[in-house]
Amino acid sequence: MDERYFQPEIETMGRHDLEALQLRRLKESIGAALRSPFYRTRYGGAGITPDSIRTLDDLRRLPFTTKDDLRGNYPFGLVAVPMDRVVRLHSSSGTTGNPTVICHSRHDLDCWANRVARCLYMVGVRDTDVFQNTSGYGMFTGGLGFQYGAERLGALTVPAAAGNTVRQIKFIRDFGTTVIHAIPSYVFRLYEVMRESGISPQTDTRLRTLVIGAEPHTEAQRRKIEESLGVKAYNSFGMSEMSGPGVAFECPEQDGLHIWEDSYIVEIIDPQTLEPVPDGGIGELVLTTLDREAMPLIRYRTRDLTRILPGECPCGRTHRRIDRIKGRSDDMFIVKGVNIFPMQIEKILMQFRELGTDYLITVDTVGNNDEVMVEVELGDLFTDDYSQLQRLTREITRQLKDEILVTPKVKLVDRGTLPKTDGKAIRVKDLRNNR
Ligand code: DLL
Repeated sequence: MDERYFQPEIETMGRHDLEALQLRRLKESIGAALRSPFYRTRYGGAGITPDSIRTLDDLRRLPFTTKDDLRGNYPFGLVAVPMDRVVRLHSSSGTTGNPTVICHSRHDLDCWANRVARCLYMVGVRDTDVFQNTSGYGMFTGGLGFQYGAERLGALTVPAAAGNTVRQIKFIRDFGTTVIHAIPSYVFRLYEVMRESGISPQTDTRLRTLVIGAEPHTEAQRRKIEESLGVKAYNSFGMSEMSGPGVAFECPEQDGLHIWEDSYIVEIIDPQTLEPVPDGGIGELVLTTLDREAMPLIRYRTRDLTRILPGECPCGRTHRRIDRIKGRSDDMFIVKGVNIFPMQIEKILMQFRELGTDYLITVDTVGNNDEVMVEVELGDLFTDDYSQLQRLTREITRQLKDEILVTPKVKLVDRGTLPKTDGKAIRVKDLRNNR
């Protein structure tokens, strides 16, 4: 068995040594960043050099990098190596304006694949496994990111790509798939089609492990996935700007995601004041890359809201854990002075067995008032009994009001009718700005 992907000398490294490694790599990253036109301009005038960073705290003096910086310097303004060293780019699907582009050298792709292999190894994936990837294989990093990581580990990889659920299930059965990577909302679709076809995931497949990520989901959703498929499901976090999947991943304890601190420096800031949030408090995740050469990013504002979990993980890994993503700072909306996060609404919806997993929150001005509408898809236990549906709608409305302090309009809709991009559900539409 190939043990290279468990690296105790790094994964269980003492904090003191880990921070010394981070400081060394941070200086290298700043040195590399200065070779890009963007950071040369931004840092040059301010006298920022690798030597001006003496401690990890010095990082806090540097300005943040944002998605707008990436868009404004599209496509190659942040590239820090000669273009002949760039071997691949990934680009995000922006809805307006320039997309964001991330460039990778061979070294960067190598580090990325090792990180994903490390994550998979941590949850028990081995070279004897059959790993089926249901992510799209294009610009979306869930495709190639997991492909190279699982291959590196030596698993038999099945690049099934997105869609065609009947074919996915045939592959699962014919190839003896033991591990699936999928976005959480797709897992429910997979299960539904299995049930409709009379296939039991427990007895008719060899499925054992699921890797779920790329979109927010609740603990309740994870439990539902584990129970219905009879598997363990591990939360996987990443983003294109930080290469893709493999940034943070749950260990077998399933209590928070270890964020790989030999590759990233983690900060949690208050998105309004931009000041650090004390350990344990929720705020915006800010990341600095430590081993990327083609396009290092320093203090990148991810917009994702989470917190550092206090305490040590019983698994023995010393890299700190982040909590599951609570939402995005730019997804938060304010209605009648109340801050509302989609995850608060999701938490309530997930408690109803009659509901599926997809919902859409629309905020609009009606007359002089802001109104919140929550459309939610019906799930397995669908009923067409009108009075039952009415009772259900009333109960959902009541519970949502208790949670968000605003009375929403709730609409139950048919399965598969709500919009999606790249397979990921759209959660919030704020029409108030479009007027
Ligand atoms: O979603 C990379 C990825 C692929 C991660 C496959 C995990 C698995 P982007 O398309 O750039 O990259 O989207 C990144 O998705 O900033 C989060 O808002 C959200 N996200 C990613 N993972 C999780 C997760 C990929 N586990 C954005 N939980 C991020 C909640 C997640 N949100």
